[in-house]
Amino acid sequence: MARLVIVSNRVPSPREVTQAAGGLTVGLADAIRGQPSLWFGWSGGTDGVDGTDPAPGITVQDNVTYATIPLSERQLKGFYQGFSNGILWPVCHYRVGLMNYSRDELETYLEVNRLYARALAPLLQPDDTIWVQDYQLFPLGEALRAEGVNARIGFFLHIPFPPEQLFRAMPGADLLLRDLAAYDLIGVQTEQDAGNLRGALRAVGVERPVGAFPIGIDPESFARQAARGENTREMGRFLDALGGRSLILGVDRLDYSKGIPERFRGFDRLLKRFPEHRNKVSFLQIAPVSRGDVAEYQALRRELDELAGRINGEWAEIDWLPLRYITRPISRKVLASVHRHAQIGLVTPLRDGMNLVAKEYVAAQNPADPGVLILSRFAGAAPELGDALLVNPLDPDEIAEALDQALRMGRDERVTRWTGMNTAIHAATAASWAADFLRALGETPDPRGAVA
Ligand code: GDG
Repeated sequence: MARLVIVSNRVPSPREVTQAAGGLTVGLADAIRGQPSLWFGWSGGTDGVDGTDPAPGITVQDNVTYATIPLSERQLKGFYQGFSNGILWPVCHYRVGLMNYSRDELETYLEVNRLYARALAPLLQPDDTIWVQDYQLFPLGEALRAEGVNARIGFFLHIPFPPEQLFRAMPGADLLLRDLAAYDLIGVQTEQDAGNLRGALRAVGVERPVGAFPIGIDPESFARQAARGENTREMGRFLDALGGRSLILGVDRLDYSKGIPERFRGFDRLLKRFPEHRNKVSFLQIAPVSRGDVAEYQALRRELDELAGRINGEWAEIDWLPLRYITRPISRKVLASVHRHAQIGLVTPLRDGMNLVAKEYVAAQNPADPGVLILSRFAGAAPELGDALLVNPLDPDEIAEALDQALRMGRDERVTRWTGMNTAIHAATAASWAADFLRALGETPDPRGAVA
């Protein structure tokens, strides 16, 4: 039977695959469940040695082989913290000004992609279909072709693809675009990303199929979790602390693409302009720290610490804390039921590939009395979730007005809007995302030429 080979920088443990929680793992776990598979990527270790090709560590569980290799400290720094997260991430999120370009890091990025290709190629079988995930691995397809791999190779980009001029402001951009020619199919999240990428490929003379495959969640399982967590002791304590006030909820990795300071400013404007909500609402922001070793992320954390302190200092009363701000991760079960209890899901990225939190908020609602989603129009999820209150997060007054509208919204309108969004999250799930991409990849012309 033909195998599916998934390549992603981080490889989940077999346990994570069986209990898949996040959208990406859910979708891919579903895809590999049906067939023998190989999952390849970084081991998480930095015991690699420069100039030496490490032998992959192999684990087999059920019908999945997990193969991983370590990197050296230098490789990880240049490839991952450096080029992937310090250069490509800001550029793809339209933030060229935050890019810290260094040629050295570009070279290490290309070097690690070639290292992955050399380690993976000997593990491949002729009938394999290969699916490469995300921005850390743009050049992997080309590096695999250089190793003589002629199987079908697909690529999916989880983050936005910016307009051509913006992407090509990044040194090395044309090189990465030309490398994309090695893929048989390139998937992105939205039609807008697809249009941008086609424009950029055209500019460097590459013609390749590009399609939009919006990723989703497993809505049933998230809804079940949300209902189940309701009666836990932790939720009981939380509801006591809320004291019957309306809950506004934000959940994001602590990342500058997520618009968290903008959201805090919007909440601040709400309390200033609409005094009737003072002491009647409570805003909970869960923002587990991520990429704490990149300077821009440290600066963001300082900014949020200051903003949160100022907002609470200005508005709190002895019996009311307006803003709760947590930088540790919360368990998935508690998270799901907190979503269910929130009258408002506040999701305000400045740019986001998709944003699964918005979809999780919808899935977690009580259908008889659902809350309101306020969503940035710059999230990849916005075209699907048009029944949310869509805002431009750069305008704090717009956020404040949407919050006021949501807090006053009657049940009928909430049910109508939620029903539309709930239909959308069931129409494109994590499982259908993977299945649709793989079907389209299978329909591309066989790169080995026509075999009768
Ligand atoms: C990238 C793209 C795209 C968050 N805090 C906690 C927690 N989470 C979970 C959420 C959600 C996931 O993390 C975040 O997913 P997002 O899609 O919102 O964002 P990224 O991490 O930036 O993901 C994005 C995605 O890839 C998939 O293609 O949608 O645009 O940037 O599932 O619930 N989970 C737990 N505790 C937390 O504190 N347990």
